[in-house]
Amino acid sequence: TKLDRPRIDEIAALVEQQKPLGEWPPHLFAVDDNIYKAGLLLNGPIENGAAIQATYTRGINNTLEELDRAGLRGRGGAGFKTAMKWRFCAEEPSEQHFVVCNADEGEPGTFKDRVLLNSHAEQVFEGMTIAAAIIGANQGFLYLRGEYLHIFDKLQAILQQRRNAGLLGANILGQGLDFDIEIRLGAGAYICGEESALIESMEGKPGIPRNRPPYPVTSGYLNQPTVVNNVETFLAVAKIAIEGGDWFASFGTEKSAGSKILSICGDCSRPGIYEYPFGVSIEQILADCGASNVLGIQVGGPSGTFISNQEFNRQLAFEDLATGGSFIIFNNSRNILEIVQNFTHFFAHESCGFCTPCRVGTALLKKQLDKIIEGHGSAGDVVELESLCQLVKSNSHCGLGQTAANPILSTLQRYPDVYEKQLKSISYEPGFDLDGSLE
Ligand code: L3W
Ligand code: SF4
Repeated sequence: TKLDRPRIDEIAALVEQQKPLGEWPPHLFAVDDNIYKAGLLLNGPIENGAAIQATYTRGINNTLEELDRAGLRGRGGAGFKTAMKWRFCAEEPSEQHFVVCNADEGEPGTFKDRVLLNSHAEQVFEGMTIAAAIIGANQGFLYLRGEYLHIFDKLQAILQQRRNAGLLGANILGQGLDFDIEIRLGAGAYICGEESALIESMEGKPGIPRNRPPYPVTSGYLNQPTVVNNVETFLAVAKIAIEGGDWFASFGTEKSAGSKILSICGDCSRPGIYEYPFGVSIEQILADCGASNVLGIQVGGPSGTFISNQEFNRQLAFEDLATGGSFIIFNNSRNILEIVQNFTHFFAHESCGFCTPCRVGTALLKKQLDKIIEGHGSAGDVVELESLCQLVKSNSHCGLGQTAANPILSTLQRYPDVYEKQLKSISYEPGFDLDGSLE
């Protein structure tokens, strides 16, 4: 049940080797015709400059309207409306605005952005350029996960080609927009995927999350108005600029327009990158990727939700199961507690240490869970574990601490018997309840 990083790298590398979509082995992207047609964002690269040109032909304000009509929501996990974020930023009075693409893909089980940058970087850069035109930015940054160093040179070369083609630099496509993109490398800290920690890191400081508000749209990089969006969001923007908002909104559900790109891994015979219109059932995804005897799925990475095999009729959508893109499948041979232990250790390791509820709380969660898993826990320890979870969740400074207890809480709720079976058998002393209190 250990999160098998080399295995994930192997899957991602396999996907990356396949260049044009038509030649991809069907199981790595599209299982059948229906899903292939639903490949809204990945159905072939767009022509260089086409999305920028479409933006200027339509007009900057109209393009923002089009993004609004599309109903596009941020693909990093939280789903904030992209048009609203960009409008807030554009309206912020300042001489300097910045665009940041968050490619610090550190969520265990997630590798979609790595593949998107390897095969669709032009489209991502095009989306960033459209953002610059809308918010009035002259400088953009791609914040690339440190472990993705192997695609750094390739991305630099693409940026240079775009400069040579007049798609970056001064007076882009003769439209008066001056904009360039610089790549900044992370250094392996998971917390830098949190937007304000990412900005701190870009400023050369330790990746400690800021207080929000003010949000980055008001005070971001160098305290200037900044939009930070996930790789997939920019990819979608470029496509919407060409195809229009109504086209995008015609896929998905009412509250979750368009499609979602998933990194699917774990116990299935066809792991890889899949794209689905929002609203797809979990059952359908499992059938497509060849998963059987499934115990449960971690949707949205360790900070997301662990769903049991009783919930496969649920759907992928912000109104039901939201995800940044991670979908890890566990079959019946897996031990729930070992999975939770792995995730809990992960958070304790990745806590940035800035605030006490998370720094101390995640260490205590780890210790308490280990005690129970090793067979030394009593019923009272489980009660204490749960209240510790609530404490860490409600008092932590940022999303990491606020979600670090999710693996424990979601499995305690679904599999109380699994925890119970793990408790030490104690001789029951009359007069005392199991938690040690007087009866
Ligand atoms: C202006 C307001 N802007 C919210 C913006 C905010 C942010 C976005 C979402 O991420 C998920 C979770 C983690 N005025 C605003 C506003 N915004 N209110 O909207 O904000 P929020 O606070 O709902 O979520 P969040 O804390 O930013 C929570 C995951 O994101 N996460 C992100 C990792 C992403 C990557 C990646 O993309 N490579 O690593 C980290 O915590 O798991 O699911 O932009 O500014 N009133
Ligand atoms: Fe750092 Fe955790 Fe506090 Fe976030 S919640 S600021 S990761 S210590």
